[in-house]
Amino acid sequence: MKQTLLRIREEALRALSENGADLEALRIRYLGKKGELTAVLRGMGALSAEERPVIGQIANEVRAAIEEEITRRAAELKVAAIEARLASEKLDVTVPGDEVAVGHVHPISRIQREMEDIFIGMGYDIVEGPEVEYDYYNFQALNIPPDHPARDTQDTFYITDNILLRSQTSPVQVRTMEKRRPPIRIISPGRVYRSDAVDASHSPLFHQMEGLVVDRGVTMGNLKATLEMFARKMFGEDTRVRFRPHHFPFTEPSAEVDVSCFACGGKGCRLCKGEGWIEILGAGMVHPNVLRGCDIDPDEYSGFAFGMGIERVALLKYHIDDMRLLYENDVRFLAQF
Ligand code: 2U9
Repeated sequence: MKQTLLRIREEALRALSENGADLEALRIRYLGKKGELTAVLRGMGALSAEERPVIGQIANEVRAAIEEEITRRAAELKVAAIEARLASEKLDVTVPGDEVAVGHVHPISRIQREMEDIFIGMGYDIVEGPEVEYDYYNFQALNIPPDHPARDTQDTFYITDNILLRSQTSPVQVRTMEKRRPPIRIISPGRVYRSDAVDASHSPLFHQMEGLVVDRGVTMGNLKATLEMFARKMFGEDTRVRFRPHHFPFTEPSAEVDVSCFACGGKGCRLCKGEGWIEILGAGMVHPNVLRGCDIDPDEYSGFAFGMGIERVALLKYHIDDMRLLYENDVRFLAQF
């Protein structure tokens, strides 16, 4: 029996050191309930009282030796597995990376966001609306009579007799006045369409930002202060604003608004064509007919409105002399902004 135990020890230790990858299988084979060592121990009942403790001790020593070897081997395999993983997952952090081409915001969108941020800072909401509109919202509700030149099919893209591509974002303001009650303080940026031939300063699709404020006691003074604040934030703190009388059907009184040239400070240069001033906006007090059409009583409420072309501001700020460059999507051009 002693010989059998020593043989089991020898065999188990050899198996563990030679091919001991599946340690659990080996443990079951030698030490498990149906294992070889257990089988020997079961036969101990047949031993004499003197032999039993001697063999018992040897059996315990053999079990301890095999268990110790299994533990040692397990630790060894664990280290080997970690080393193998480290070797296979080795990264060379000095290898140059692949260059990822990252796009960036289009200059028109950048200017639009800059404008939006300024008005958001003054408490305005941004409102958007449909680009395909009813004649009513684009013209009639804005006090533009049926025979007005702006309605000419040469200027406006008509889809049917009373459906068109909006030629300004004003319909958004009309829709807002129908839905909300004053105080209203909104800007409406977006695409507008006019049947213009393409040249350096015209495009059949361009972007506008219009603004509308309606409340009790809104004055032309509020309009001036608002546009002065906007101009200073958009074109620089030294910028001055000038109102020239004008006519729009939807505002009364109306004005065209110039800012002092931000390139020369007003002395006259190429950008302002020697004028010292640059026209940027149209504006005025909302016509009483327009308020009335939206069920807002002009005796109780007044409002101001303004509108500007986003491309025009982008061209001026970035010193671009041809609007077509903004639409050609040549990344060599666009990447400069
Ligand atoms: C409502 C009432 C009035 C919006 C206004 C202008 C003046 C204006 C032009 C600037 C350059 C259009 O892009 S452009 O060609 N816009 O001059 N727009 S007042 O007036 C409104 C709008 C909505 C209900």
